[in-house]
Amino acid sequence: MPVAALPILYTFRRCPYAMRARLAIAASGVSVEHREIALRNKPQAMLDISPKGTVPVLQLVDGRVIEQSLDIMLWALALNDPQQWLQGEKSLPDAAKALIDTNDGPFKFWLDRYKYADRYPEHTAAHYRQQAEEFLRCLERLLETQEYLSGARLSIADMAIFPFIRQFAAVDKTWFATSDYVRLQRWLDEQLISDLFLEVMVKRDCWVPRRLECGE
Ligand SMILES: N[C@@H](CCC(=O)N[C@@H](CS)C(=O)NCC(=O)O)C(=O)O
Repeated sequence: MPVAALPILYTFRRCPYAMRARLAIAASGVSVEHREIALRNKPQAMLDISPKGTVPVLQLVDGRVIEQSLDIMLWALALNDPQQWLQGEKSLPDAAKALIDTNDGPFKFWLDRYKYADRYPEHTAAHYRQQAEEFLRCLERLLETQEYLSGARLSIADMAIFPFIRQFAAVDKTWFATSDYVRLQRWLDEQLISDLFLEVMVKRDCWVPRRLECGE
């Protein structure tokens, strides 16, 4: 019996952008074919559809390609958003967009320098961490008055951002765990032990393109 074609997601387990895409896909319940890749050896099939060479990339059944993690989230949630991550909207709410832009822009910039401080010897890791902390303070302030980043309910802002805070926390676990960001710690921990996160972090073998043999 022929197998029905599914959208294809090129992904890398530990990439926070790919995590947010996988989270939204899992939450929506939409089926996709997961193709785990190695960043050092990207498959030609992925580069053919998306020469920029970053994950995640989603190839739809009609051939369209979605090349940005946030757009993949929005695609999945537009199909089905049972947990109302978009708060009943069809597009990204402005406040969520502003937070995600800061995450993907300045915060990610300083996070990379903090994580790979040995590659940026102009300053110390502590200096880079201090720069990144501006965003942590902003999130902590939000969580002082509400349960989640967009209010009383989990939303796309939480799910798009927490994989990056996870990465920040992992650079120096003791520092983060003993920092003053107590609400942020709790908020992060809740996601890290969630069934959804465990589901999207399941280990998969690297995808190996199937060679067409003569006669197939
Ligand atoms: N703006 C992109 C960024 C994706 C991105 O930078 N992904 C990283 C992995 S976390 C990547 O693929 N880097 C390419 C490489 O390391 O070769 C998105 O939101 O999808």
